[in-house]
Amino acid sequence: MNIVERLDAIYAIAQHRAGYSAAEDAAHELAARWMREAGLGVSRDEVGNLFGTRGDACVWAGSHLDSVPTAGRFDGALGVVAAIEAAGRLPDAPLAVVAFRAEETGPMGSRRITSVPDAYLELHIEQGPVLAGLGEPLGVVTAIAGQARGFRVFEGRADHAGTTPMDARADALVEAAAFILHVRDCAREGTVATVGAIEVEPNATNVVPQRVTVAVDARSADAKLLDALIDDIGFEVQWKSDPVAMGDAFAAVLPDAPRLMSGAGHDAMFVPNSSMLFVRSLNGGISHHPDELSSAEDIALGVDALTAALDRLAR
Ligand code: HGY
Ligand code: MN
Ligand code: MN
Repeated sequence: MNIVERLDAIYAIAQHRAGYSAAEDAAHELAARWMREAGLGVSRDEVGNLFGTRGDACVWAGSHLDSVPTAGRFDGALGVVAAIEAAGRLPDAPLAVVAFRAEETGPMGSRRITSVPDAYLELHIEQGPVLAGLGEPLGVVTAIAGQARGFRVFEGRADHAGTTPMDARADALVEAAAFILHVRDCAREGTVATVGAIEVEPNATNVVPQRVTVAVDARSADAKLLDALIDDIGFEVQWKSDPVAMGDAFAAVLPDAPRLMSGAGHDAMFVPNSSMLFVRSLNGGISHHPDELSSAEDIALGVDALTAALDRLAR
């Protein structure tokens, strides 16, 4: 199977492969089979991260196999199948291919990595329009934006939607609606802020909402701007990662490729000695959407660069 066929096989399991779901398990099983076919020894750590290892591996390459509900074929999976392909091209190199668990829910698997490899290389679809705008197939990632995720809860009082006078209501959803607009208005130059999920209780058409939980995702490439954004919005932070500078493992094999920051988070935020390589996104850079796309030609160039970087480091 070639890389595109492998991506199709993973996507055929399920579009939405939630962290630690049966669908993610199935994707890990498929990747484990391909790792064995590439001559790698398969193992899992205590949180279910999947490793395909050869020799005394101090250099890792990989990404994640979980996906968001509206996922395309490439986010995460491209990095894992590219790493397996690269490992197959370097039959004598000591290295490890890794598929981290549950990256989308706030990197659960990579956050638990305790060992420190010499280098971790992650190839990922750009998920944005920059490389296409430059007419470039590949880009070297300089840093990953900081991000904070958390919640704000609004308490109201359940009441009858037909009999309760409007001025006598404690409607949690009306308060939450104002907060959602506030989140949008807090984002300024150099920051983004999103409410992507909301939970309404009791979530019944004819009951005034008694409680609403609003999920917040706030990001910036600048640590100070991120802290100011969190303060401006006002929410309970569940987890936060400051901006993380990336290493130069790809710079050596791609001296002329553009350098760019990643607004998306990645497992590389949490793995020591990380370097990242982006493959151009087409379709305007759309991602977390079925129209997410990289071309087979650009992917082939990305795998060549990943193989060259691994070859340099793993010897
Ligand atoms: O949310 C992100 O940036 C990534 O897709 N997990
Ligand atoms: Mn990803
Ligand atoms: Mn993603």
